[in-house]
Amino acid sequence: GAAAVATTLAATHPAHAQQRPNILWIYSDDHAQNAISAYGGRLASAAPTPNIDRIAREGVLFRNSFVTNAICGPCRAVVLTGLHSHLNGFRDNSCRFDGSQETFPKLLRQNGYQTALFGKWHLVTDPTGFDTWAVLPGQGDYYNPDFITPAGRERVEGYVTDIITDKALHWLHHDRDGDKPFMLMVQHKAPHREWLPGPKHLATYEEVIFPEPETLFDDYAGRGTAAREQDMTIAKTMRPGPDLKLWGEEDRDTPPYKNFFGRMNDEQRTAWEAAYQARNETFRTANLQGDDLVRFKYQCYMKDYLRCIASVDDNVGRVLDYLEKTGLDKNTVVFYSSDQSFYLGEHGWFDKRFIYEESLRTPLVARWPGVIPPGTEITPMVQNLDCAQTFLDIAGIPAPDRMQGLSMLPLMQGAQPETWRTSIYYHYYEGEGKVHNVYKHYGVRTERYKLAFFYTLNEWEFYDLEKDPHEMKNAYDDPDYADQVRELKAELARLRERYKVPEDEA
Ligand code: SGN
Ligand code: CA
Repeated sequence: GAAAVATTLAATHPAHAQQRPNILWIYSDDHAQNAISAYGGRLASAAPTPNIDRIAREGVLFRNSFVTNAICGPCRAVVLTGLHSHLNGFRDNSCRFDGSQETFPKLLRQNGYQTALFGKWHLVTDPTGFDTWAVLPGQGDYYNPDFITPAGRERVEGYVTDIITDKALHWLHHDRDGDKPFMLMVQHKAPHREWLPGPKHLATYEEVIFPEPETLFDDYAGRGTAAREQDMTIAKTMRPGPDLKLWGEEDRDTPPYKNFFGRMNDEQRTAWEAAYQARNETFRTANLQGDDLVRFKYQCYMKDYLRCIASVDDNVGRVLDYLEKTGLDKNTVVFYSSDQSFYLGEHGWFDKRFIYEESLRTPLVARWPGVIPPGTEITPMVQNLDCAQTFLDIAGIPAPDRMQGLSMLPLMQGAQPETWRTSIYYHYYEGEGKVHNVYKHYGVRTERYKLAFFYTLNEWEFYDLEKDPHEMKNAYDDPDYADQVRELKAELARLRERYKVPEDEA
């Protein structure tokens, strides 16, 4: 249990006898695993992330890290509470987080940690459990964003990813209580839609042609209604104006245009217009259609998305440098993760929501000098559900029995626990008729197989991830898989019972 681990750590790592470890949680928004070079993948050499990779190289990379419900607010609520959505109450982005419930920041704070939060929050109610906080209202803005603090609302000049980091570094430098361990959450807005790069990276990747995913022109023939009827394709859903900054004169009076450029100062605006002029020219003169248009949109999307990530990575580097310069690195566990992963053209899509691999996964790397052996790679399946218990375990605080995850700390220390989960449970609730029109579904994934039930459609899907890693052919009705389907249905029922899913919850 937690106490035993804490004792072991204190014995093997003398610093902990004096002070419990600090916890630094850097959490971005919609950062695809496929856009972190440490994970490999097709973008790794074209758009490297050296600072995030540094965490993995000096620490651990979770190869199979998943979420429970691939949408923003719900993921954040799961991280805070260690409870699935049906128990923490935050099922979709229209919910309000009940800040009176037990969360890991509260428990750390009650147990002598100084706690702080900067950046995206997106849980509607004010943060609870933090000594200091400054959060973006809702999604927040990329340029000259407003922040909400206990003292009210303030506008801060600059680029959001830099500002969130500035706030965190300022807090570490001036407001940290040296007599207490700290838990600091640095939560970036980037690289969320509409992917506005910062001033330093407006021209980054300008000449790069990014490799396309194999499934960019997926026609969904092998899947069900949900895959066909979603509204998240690069071809149809992605808007040339607001999403790709392909502005015509006629766009200049539309709300998104006013929204972005209305916030920029003259200098930011001038730099922006100059950087996007060539893209606009090409688009206007080329008159692209069909697949060529999709290819062009994909390249624009990748450039902007990866530019946003370049700023995130730079700012991860600033934080790591500060920790090293001050010696804080030695007793600080640094995590980097994202609320969920994201489609980068796979299946022709952007956005998330589906139980399919690209959005079910999320990046997770961590560094803890002297405790995590450098270059560790972990393959057992972990979930964002495990974060709260992991943080409590690191701090030597027993986790409430009610929490539903597992501490990842033994894995991080290189242990091979005899028992670990062999399946994960997933439930996406936002549903049809809402933004991106992804039908509600729940399901189970094991190391090899995945079963999903789109219950408002009464449609099942089953995939053999070994034979069909891109999930192109629903094998639910394939007689060769009858045994596996039956076994996964039983496993799904077991998981719903174990996680106390109410009977009437679809
Ligand atoms: C906005 C975006 C969507 C996105 C949701 C949820 N549209 O509505 O593309 O799926 O947020 O994102 S936008 O035109 O406003 O960019 S989440 O990360 O907050 O869950
Ligand atoms: Ca998100």
